[in-house]
Amino acid sequence: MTLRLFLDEALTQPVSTGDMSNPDQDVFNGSDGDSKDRRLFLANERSQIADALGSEDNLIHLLTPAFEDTATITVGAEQLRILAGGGTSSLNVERGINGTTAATHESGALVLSAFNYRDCSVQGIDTEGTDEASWIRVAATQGELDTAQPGARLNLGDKPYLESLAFWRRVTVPAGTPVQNKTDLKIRVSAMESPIV
Ligand SMILES: [Ca+2]
Repeated sequence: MTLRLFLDEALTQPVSTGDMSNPDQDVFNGSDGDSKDRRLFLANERSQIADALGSEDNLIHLLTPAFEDTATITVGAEQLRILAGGGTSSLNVERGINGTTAATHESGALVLSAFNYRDCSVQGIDTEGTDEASWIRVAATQGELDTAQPGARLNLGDKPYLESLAFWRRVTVPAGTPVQNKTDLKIRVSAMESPIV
């Protein structure tokens, strides 16, 4: 899965997926009970090319680290396979795969994971201890958070690779919640992945 959640509509701040390096986080008043809303964005994992790329270059420098080894990525109309360097800013790649043509690309060109997604959905989950997934509601609009079922899954539909989807999440802390640093509440993203053609 190379879908990511982002904190911003410009899709520059990916939410980390387990290492807490850039979590979707908030501070709550646990004594009185508190809730916080945030709009989140779902999009293909992405970066930009840091240096102009010739059609025969097999080393790509990215502005920000992204992607995993063996992943298929796309720059413009070209598709490339990552051979090594996944998770870093320097990727060894196979050029022009899946019937596409190796081309030159300008510095700053957008790099995306090369997949379309069907039946995207998001759901709050709890990965540890007492199940507090009901603290999380998700909805298409902020207004609909009021009537969203706690812990329920939200269907977002299909997402072509160039597009993004947005939704809202509300985390509600019950009154009387002790001081703690909770890291067990997460948003799970599900979708059917298919290569772009
Ligand atoms: Ca828990």
